[in-house]
Amino acid sequence: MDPRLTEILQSEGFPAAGIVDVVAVRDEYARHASRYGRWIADGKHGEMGYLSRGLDRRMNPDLVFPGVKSVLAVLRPYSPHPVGDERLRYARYLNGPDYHEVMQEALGRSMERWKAESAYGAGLEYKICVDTSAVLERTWAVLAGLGWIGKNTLLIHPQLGSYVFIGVVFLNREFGFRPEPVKDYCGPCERCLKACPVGALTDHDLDSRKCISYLTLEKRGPFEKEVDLHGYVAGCDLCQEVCPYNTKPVRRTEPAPLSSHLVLDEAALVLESEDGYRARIRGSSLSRVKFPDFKRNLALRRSGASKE
Ligand code: B12
Repeated sequence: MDPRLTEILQSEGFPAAGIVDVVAVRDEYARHASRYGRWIADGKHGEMGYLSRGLDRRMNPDLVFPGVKSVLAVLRPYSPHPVGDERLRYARYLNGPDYHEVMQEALGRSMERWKAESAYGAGLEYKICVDTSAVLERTWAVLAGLGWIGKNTLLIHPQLGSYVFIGVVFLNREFGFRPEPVKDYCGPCERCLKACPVGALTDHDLDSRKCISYLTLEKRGPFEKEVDLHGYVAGCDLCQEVCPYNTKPVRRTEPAPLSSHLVLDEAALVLESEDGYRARIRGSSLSRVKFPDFKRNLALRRSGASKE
């Protein structure tokens, strides 16, 4: 990759990045896309209708950015320290500002700087996607040489682990880059599969309908079956925190301060009004969770029984 782009991206908070020409990975991309198609056909996306609606665009990136020739994928680590405890907890990625916005802005600045500062950037057109378009982000991260897909379905970077966000930028030029694929280092380890208390994970496959992250963040209204959320009120990290590749980042970094939108005081949360909740979560990634669903999660996090 252009060393100037690597420097720019590092200065903007992306320690890992890679570019790959679309034509060089066409067959491999097709294998990933067909897995996606099977996953949707099996209904494993639950009620996330946007995933089935975006099927054609995921199969064909040209529909997302006509004329796409290469793809830049980047990783941005987030704090690997736990937020709360077994009684009441949030997924780690929620601690901090809304990653969609922060990454969009940082990638926008990076691309503009690259255009201005490097011959490679001349005449470049691009589209930034951070969980905002019908894009197979993990697939692009793999094809750009940033890691492998673990048995828990997360992208694992050999040094950074899986507590990372992925950003993708579609580009209108070829660069002749085809990064070395990173070997799958999961080996015989199955800690993540065993750690999932609801049986949502089988080897490299996740059934969202059982997943605590899906149930707390994406599922609207009452649950159909009894469920114990294992203390989680939003998101879930159980399949990540047992991963050996995540212990190094935890040791290397200081705990991050708790964002004001992540209240851990159970009594205060039980009494919280809808207006209070809305004010608290405004502008954060938690705004995905509507008030009645947050209250549902709060009530079910240890109970093991649906109230409906
Ligand atoms: C829908 C979604 C969810 C759903 C479904 C998750 C899932 N496993 O599919 C739910 C709500 C459950 C969810 C939960 C979480 N999510 Co989410 N989610 C997404 C989203 C929007 C789409 C994912 C998707 O398409 N899933 C369908 C499956 C079939 O596709 P896939 O997992 O991407 O797998 C593809 C490839 O990896 C490849 N593949 C997978 N395994 C293998 C094996 C082989 C042999 C081969 C050849 C290919 C291959 O094929 C698949 C199809 O292309 C992405 C953003 C995006 N646009 O990509 C974020 C994203 C995947 N989520 C993210 C995060 C952070 C999470 C959580 C950690 C949040 C939390 N703490 O609660 C959890 C993790 C749960 C888990 N174990 O996956 C990050 C993941 C970063 C990473 N390191 O991988 C993403 C990339 C968002 C981002 N921009 O950073 N998520």
